Amino acid sequence: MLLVLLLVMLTSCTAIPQNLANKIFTFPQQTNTAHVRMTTSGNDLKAITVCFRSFTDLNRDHSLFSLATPSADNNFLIFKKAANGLFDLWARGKLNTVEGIAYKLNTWHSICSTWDATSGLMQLWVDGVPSSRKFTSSGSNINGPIIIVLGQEQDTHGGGFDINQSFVGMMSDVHMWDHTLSSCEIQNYSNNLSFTAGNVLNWYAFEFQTVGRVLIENKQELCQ
Ligand SMILES: *[C@@H]1O[C@H](CO)[C@@H](O)[C@H](O)[C@H]1NC(C)=O
Ligand SMILES: *[C@@H]1O[C@H](CO)[C@@H](O)[C@H](O)[C@H]1NC(C)=O
Ligand SMILES: *[C@@H]1O[C@H](CO)[C@@H](O)[C@H](O)[C@H]1NC(C)=O
Ligand SMILES: [Ca+2]
Repeated sequence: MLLVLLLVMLTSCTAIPQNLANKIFTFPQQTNTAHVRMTTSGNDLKAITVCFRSFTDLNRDHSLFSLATPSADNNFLIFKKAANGLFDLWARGKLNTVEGIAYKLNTWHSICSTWDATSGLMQLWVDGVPSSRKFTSSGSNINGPIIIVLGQEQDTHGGGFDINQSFVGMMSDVHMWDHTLSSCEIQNYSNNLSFTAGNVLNWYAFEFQTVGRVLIENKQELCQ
């Protein structure tokens, strides 16, 4: 009996890939717990591209994409600062500040970021518009068991959340690749044209767990 219960519990915890086409995650309130959590099969990345769409009215600091390993909680982090147009990008625990980004509240934005260990350069793309390519960290890969969190910012591997850095709003179309995408591919993603789905995270076969109040809803389409 106990064994059966245990098996049921284990099964319900196992992430089964879901096709989230035309779905969104809704993070409806500020907490230090609610989040979406993903792990990856590969744990040694010499380059990264992450793309997603998000919508928020937050005018305080908040995390958009938090990737941690046991050795570095900010191993790859996209963080929106309170100030208008200001983003913090982190790779391998090193900070890179991006200023002057055209970014409106209460609007869907397509956000992508790339980094590679060879050049160490990091770049942000918002709605297909690139930021200045800046040196962040080179030489070593993002290495170790990876935990990715949406909705909260990790200060430890899988935890250490701060309510004042939580995300409130909607997110969709999350993809991650183990290489840098070309500018053309990023623009295609941003314009909803054809692109190759992520090979690390794929919105059309998304393995994840939700913790706390995070809803999976249909995209709200505009009437013609
Ligand atoms: C979050 O911010 C509020 C308002 O500034 C502050 O009162 C509170 O102490 C902060 N909470 C934490 C956990 O930092
Ligand atoms: C971008 O989209 C266009 C139109 O769908 C397609 O022809 C082109 O191959 C795409 N480019 C890339 C790099 O995916
Ligand atoms: C984006 O493309 C997908 C797949 O081609 C389609 O289902 C969706 O309706 C498009 N969204 C918008 C906003 O055009
Ligand atoms: Ca952190």
